[in-house]
Amino acid sequence: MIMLPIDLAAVTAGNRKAIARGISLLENNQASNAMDIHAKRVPVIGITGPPGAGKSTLTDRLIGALLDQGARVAVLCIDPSSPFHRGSLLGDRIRMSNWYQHPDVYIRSLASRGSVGGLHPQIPDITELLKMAPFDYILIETVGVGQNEMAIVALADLCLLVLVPESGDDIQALKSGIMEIADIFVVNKSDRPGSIAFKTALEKSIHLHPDPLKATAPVFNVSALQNTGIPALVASMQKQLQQPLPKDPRILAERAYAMIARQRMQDINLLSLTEAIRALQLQGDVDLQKLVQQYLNPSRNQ
Ligand SMILES: Nc1nc2c(ncn2[C@@H]2O[C@H](COP(=O)(O)OP(=O)(O)O)[C@@H](O)[C@H]2O)c(=O)[nH]1
Ligand SMILES: [Mg+2]
Repeated sequence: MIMLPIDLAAVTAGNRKAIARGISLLENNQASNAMDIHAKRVPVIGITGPPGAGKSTLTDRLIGALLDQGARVAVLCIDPSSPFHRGSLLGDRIRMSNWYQHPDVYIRSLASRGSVGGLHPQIPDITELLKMAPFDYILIETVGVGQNEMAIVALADLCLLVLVPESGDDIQALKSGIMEIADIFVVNKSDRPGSIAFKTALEKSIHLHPDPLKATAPVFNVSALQNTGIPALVASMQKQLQQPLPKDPRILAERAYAMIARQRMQDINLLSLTEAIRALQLQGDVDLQKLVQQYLNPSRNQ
């Protein structure tokens, strides 16, 4: 496998080609200098929720609102479907077509292939790379199904959970698990009937939360389609980013775990392991225990 360096100086300068190429190298485990990515602090906003809730449409509106403030915005769209099923990626591309050519916006779709935790395993590195570039916000859209949520809270400074008025039956389910991750609840498609009642029911359920930190998460009615309710949502996002509420220790533990994993696993990936095993096979001696020990104790390598 050919390892190639990311042009980090060009990424820092905001060169879009360098950013795109850097992400591709990270995505394919081909970056020889992933360890040299040292990011500055840039707020990362996770946008999660069930398929079809309007996450992409909302993301499009958030980009618009942030651009209006003069901000530069990077967006990662993570699609959990198979990389061979391009439909939804194409859909996101079409829905966000407003901004694909905008000089202050960078949008990249990634398939979340081959990951155990639900997110593409290189997403933390890719996010760090984007933090080197001159963006003021990084938005990450992921479909909220099972494990994805924990992976996204580990990365994001702020998490939006996007629901629709029809999610009424899900409130019960929300209590177990997904509610923990939301800093802000967004009731999208509020152009539809029942949206106010749903917000009220959701708030009631949030206020009952035993953890006082979670019992105050705000709920916003918006219509991404009609572009209503967005300014209040953005104001709340920015307020929370500036004065973050104390976070659930379990969420901070997820984040610390991801940071440690990123450091520890930096030179280890399936492609390089495959290469190493191929070389051992050519020598006719595949001793996995020995190989693993070499990775765990690099000093023992001869
Ligand atoms: N009525 C209505 N439809 C919406 C709204 N936001 C998104 N949609 C529609 O819902 C569908 C799914 O939207 P999309 O943004 O792709 O959802 P995602 O899968 O969560 O990213 C699309 O047909 C959108 O046009 C909204 O506020 N109101
Ligand atoms: Mg989408």
